Amino acid sequence: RVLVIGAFGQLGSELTDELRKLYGEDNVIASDITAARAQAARGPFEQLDILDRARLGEIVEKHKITQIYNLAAILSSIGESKPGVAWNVNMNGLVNVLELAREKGLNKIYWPSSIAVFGPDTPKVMTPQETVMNPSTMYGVNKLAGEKLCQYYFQKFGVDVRSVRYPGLVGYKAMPGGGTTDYAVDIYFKAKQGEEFTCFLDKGTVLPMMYMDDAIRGTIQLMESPAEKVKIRTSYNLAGMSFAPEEIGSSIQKIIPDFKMIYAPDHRQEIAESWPDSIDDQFAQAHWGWKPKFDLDAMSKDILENI
Ligand code: VAH
Repeated sequence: RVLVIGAFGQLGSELTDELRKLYGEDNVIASDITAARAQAARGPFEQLDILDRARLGEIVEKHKITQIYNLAAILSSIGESKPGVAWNVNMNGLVNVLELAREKGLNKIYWPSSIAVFGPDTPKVMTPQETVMNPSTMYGVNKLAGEKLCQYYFQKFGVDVRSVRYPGLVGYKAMPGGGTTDYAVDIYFKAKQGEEFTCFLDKGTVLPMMYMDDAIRGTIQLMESPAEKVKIRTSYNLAGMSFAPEEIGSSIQKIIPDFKMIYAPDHRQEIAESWPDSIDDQFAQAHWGWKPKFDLDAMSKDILENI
């Protein structure tokens, strides 16, 4: 059985649905710190604060969990406003899951890293898998440290933990929470409502991005690959597309011609400028066959047709 921690998040919501299609609804237990939306969540649900290791152990025992997707995180923007909480949730939450996997011999663990592990002095174009990594956000520090922790538990205890460095994820089924790339989700809803969009990043701020459908498919593809193909045990670079805010605006205007946007950069501009423009994901392609399907116009078409 699979446990998804953080199942109500932007990624967790869609991943839980996809895993339930794959393994059957009763075999995927959703958990989140808030029970508020448990009623809305179909299928088995457990309220869980990832910092409560005893409760985590109880849930694993009760449901005979063999795999955990740990998606509980404090993202980049919120992490800068409360760095202590970000460290606690992002690091101690991961340690709880890895320790439990070691003690109970769980089959597989999934933990998401991010392009946030790269910093201002990382090469920005086609950022390599191995390179200078001096993240300038607490979230990026957590993701870099988390990658080393995963590699340690794999090498030292044989815990089969797998990970990808997500770019900004753009989906429409669940809203993002506290990220720096969230503008790329909000813009579609404003455009659809016929409203002008105020972008919190400036023109020309190119970032690596990915449509949620590709991210979910790639995650499951990695988790379903034979262990021997997963040669990188920190976290795989994963690339979809790269664009600046004005490019997503133009893509929307092909469908909604009178859509307008203005730019009002805020504190997230500095975070975005510390991250790469594009990512080299040759090892994900070579080791386990990764290949994105959506480009910007295909993503815009799919989202604007569905919201
Ligand atoms: C964030 N959406 O903005 C996340 C992601 C690359 C960005 O890690 O914090």
